[in-house]
Amino acid sequence: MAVFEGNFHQGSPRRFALVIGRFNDLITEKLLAGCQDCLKRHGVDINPHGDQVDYAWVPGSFEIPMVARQLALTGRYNAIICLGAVIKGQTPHFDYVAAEVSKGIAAAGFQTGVPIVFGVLTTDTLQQALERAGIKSNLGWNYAMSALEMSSLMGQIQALPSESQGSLVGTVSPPLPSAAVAPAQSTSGT
Ligand code: INI
Repeated sequence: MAVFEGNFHQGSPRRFALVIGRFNDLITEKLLAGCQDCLKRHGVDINPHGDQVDYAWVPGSFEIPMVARQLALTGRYNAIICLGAVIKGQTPHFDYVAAEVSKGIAAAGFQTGVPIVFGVLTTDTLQQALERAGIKSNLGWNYAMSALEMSSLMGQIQALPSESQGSLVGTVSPPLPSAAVAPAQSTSGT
């Protein structure tokens, strides 16, 4: 039998996508900086014009899951990191946005088999968010570590002989791009 454990160094260059919410960008830009710092110091080329990291900006956390899922379905990425900040004090939107983004990111990971890191802060106050985005620590760094670890771990598991993979859809690698590009079925004439 075996023990599977992700590592943090790249045997071969891996590709990552970062999905970042513009809402509360005072926070999300700091999370992004922490995330980039960690990736860079682990040998990842973070240049948006390079081969390893793509960036997608979305209006707010609510939109993150849709874009993360679509990126995962391309089969291009070893892991996707979602960065957002949902702050309770600001609006009653909080509960809806926080619930949808967390469920949506989990669903996108299950559906595609691509590790999708939940890097969305949900805090009561702006002060708490700032503390997690650089004042005390920067969780952006931790989210990047999770992406490095999970991309390694999933790579090991996906490399197993197929008899060990069972028939679980979520373990298929790469994810089926046809699901992303299949045109909507026409109902005319039926
Ligand atoms: N988006 C966030 O990322 N954080 C929030 O705190 C937030 N609040 O509180 O409203 C928020 N709302 C915007 C939402 O994510 C969507 O972009 C918007 O509803 C359009 O769909």
